[in-house]
Amino acid sequence: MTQHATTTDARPADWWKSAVVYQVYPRSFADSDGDGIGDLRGVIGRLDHLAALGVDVLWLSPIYRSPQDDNGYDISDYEDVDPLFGTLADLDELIAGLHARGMKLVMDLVVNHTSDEHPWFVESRSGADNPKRHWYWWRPARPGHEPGTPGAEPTNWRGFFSGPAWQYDEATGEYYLHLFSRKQPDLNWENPQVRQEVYAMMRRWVERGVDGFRMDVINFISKQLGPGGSLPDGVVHGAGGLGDGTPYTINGPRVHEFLAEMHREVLAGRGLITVGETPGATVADAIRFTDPVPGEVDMVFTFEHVNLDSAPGGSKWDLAPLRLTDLKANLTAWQEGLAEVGWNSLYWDNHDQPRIVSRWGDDGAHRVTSAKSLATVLHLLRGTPYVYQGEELGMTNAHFTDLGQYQDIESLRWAQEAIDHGLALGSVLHSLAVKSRDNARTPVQWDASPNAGFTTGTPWLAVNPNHTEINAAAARTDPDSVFHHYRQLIALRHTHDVVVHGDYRLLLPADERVFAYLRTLGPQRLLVLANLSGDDAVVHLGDAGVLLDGEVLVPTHEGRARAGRTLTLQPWESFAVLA
Ligand code: TEU
Repeated sequence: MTQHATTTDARPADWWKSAVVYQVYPRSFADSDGDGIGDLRGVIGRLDHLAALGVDVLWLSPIYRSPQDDNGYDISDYEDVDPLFGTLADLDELIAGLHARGMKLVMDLVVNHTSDEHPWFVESRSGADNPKRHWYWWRPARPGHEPGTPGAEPTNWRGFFSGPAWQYDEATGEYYLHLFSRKQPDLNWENPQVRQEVYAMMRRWVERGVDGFRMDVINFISKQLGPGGSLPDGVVHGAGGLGDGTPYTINGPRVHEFLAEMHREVLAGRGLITVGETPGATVADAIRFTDPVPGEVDMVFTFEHVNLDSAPGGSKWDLAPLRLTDLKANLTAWQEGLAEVGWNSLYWDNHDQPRIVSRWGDDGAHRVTSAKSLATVLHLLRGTPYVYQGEELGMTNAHFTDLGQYQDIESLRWAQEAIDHGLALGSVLHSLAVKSRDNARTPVQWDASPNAGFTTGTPWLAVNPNHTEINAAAARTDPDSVFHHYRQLIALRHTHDVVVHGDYRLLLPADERVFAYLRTLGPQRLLVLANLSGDDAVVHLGDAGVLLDGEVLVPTHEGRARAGRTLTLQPWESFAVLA
């Protein structure tokens, strides 16, 4: 087998199909120096936890130099580590520590935008004639409007963090585009110099030993330009007068061209793993992104399933109950849609999403079984599973009750806007408690000691008081813990080809309580049955019922009420059967 500069093992090129990825959000993972903020040495100190879980890859959220306006997703130097997190030497040690344990490192790649403190942007904003001016999106005020006054923005687009997506810059009297915070100006990917700089930077990381990239909002890099480079207004929904720019900023006309170019220039033939974060991508888009010919990325993160508990047409803050039949239909559409071409990524949680056990499980009386059953349903699908730090412990939402407890820029900016528009504080707090990104960002609960073993200082975001019960030390010693359930699910992927490659068929599509499916690979069959409700569920399996005589795996409960092909599942009960 050909050996590439960056791989020393003999795994096949698509090794990531049988891999499980673990995401570390470094700020909240483990603090080695007592400043209350997690760091690289904290990660190095906990690698045995990842090895015990059995994951193959660590995806590290951004550790680059950053003013930390969006916790590192605003990067001012792509090639250095922020002193908050450590040094390049620490990162090298992390890479070595992972490789020594047979694990790989995926870096976050945030190249839709930089920080406004990145030298490229500092130059760009220094004058309209600066050679880097066209590395970003600069536009004059709307004709007939006084620059810098309300409504004078070049388009009416709303930014993802509330307010307009344009910032007025007095130095030159023009505006720059920022789809996220005003400290995250969008790079202009139309400019070939920008693309070449990004590819060169990525190659340097590969040479340093990183094994892949998670690409932040990578389907936002191409914008839909009108005649003469114009950018059109979006449709206005609701109060505030701002419009929806996403038809012009998501999945733009050149996105596949740019990603195929990046693949050719940086990624092809190196045995890496790549995953694109793609809000708004459909199954059809995902097929194109992940088709190995010509090759763009190995897989993408869909947002469709995590949008199912928002009201249609509203924002993530407009809460709606999840219908299990919608979730099953959606995950099934992705399983079936990417069955022939492309590949799925599988996730419940990440640093932007609330905790799954609080969201679609029951973080009270059924915390352990509901966390396990949700994990079973996800991990036995076809695709590459992603585990977000603490998910393997069944960590819950923060349950904050006061605005002052939140730190997240998206949450705080939306709350302010909502209050300004007259939404009652109680409603604002309720939406935040359900959906805020800070739910995922409370420190990892390592043990029952004060501050959960996360830090000896004052944590940047409050530790959840439930750490006295929910923590890694307790979970590691309890054979019935959520941790050991995840460990077993990960091991199943490594031992059974049917988990990796088997065909998928949904059973009982209309059942509002039970998620059941069948995986098939040649003679191997795997039946997955999960009651995702707090009620008993009677299941008539029909022909698939014969499989119940096979080997039971990852059961949440002992014993089983069964009569032939019919059985009764207890609240949140799940198991798989290999036949
Ligand atoms: O998130 C992209 C994105 O769409 C966000 O709007 C996110 O999904 C949203 O907050 C959920 O409501 C990525 C990163 O994952 C996120 O942490 C960054 O803030 C964002 O890009 C900008 O880099």
